[in-house]
Amino acid sequence: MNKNITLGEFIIENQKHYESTSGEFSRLLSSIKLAAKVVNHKINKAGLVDIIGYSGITNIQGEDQKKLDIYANDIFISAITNREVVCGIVSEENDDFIILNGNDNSMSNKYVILLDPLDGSSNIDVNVSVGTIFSIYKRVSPVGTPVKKEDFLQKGNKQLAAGYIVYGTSTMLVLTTGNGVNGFTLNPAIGSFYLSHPDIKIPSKGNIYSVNEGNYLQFPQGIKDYIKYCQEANEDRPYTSRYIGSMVSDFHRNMIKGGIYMYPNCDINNKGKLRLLYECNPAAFIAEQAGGKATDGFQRILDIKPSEIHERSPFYCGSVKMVEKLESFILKHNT
Ligand code: AHM
Ligand code: MG
Repeated sequence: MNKNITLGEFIIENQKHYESTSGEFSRLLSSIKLAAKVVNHKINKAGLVDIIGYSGITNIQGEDQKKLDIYANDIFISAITNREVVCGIVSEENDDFIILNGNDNSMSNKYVILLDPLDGSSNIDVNVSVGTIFSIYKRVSPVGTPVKKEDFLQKGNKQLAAGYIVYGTSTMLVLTTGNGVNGFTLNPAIGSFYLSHPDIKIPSKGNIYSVNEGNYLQFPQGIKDYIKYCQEANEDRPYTSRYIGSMVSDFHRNMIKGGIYMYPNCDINNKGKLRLLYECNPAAFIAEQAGGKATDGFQRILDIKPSEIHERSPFYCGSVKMVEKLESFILKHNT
């Protein structure tokens, strides 16, 4: 694969692999690319302009929204809405799904997008990397009618595309359209994403485990035992613990180096913290496309039938051998 190509060129080159040849899907990817660049520009100025800190608003999930949460949400929603490329949007920052039926074009669009516009936003004020993560589906309700809740409540295995942007030491957009995973790095001088990580594969085994160990005492016993296994000195262990607290960034590191990311259910979050539709599902699709694995401890993330747009799920994801080992510990306590 030619590494000098831009994301825009890659989208055009690969258009023939996308389900639709109308260009709608390509325009949707292109609107995400534009929003990512605008958000990146703003994040890079955090500290210089008044965008750090809380907005004073709480979202439906009881979380205090940061100013940049709201900014990133507005940018992604307007970039996607202005290009009239989807019929509906779910965002972590909006209570309900957004119906785009302002004109006939939106209702005749085939796709829906679900996203967390700024993941790990508690890291913004301290200059630590954050991300965006998204998932794209074909609607199940008839084209030409207003989008419905069931268009969003599809199993993850129906995703057409998923991706994330990590705003880190460099800004990267990582994308799958169900045909492998490719990573593009933003050249800020030119303002274009270039293919820098073609055909990403997660190493089948790594030596990094990522979990918020502050919650350790509340974890299910199988997870506690697995963490102790990671810490034991034996063969290639102890593993290294790395936790940024921004799932996109932790997941990205593990994609490149090999590792496991865990957000278990615990006493305070009995279904875990991460949202199934726009955090777990896209990460799971990308992980599987890169040769990795994702589970809620009992079943494949992509096979879970969602019932609510903001529902949460325990999430274990990364190198296939590490996830399988974790599953064996969970099974011991549930037979
Ligand atoms: P957010 O989407 O509101 O930023 O919350 C999700 C984030 C994940 O990125 C991260 O892995 C997790 O919350 C960190 O939570 P905790 O502080 O409980 O470890
Ligand atoms: Mg998030």
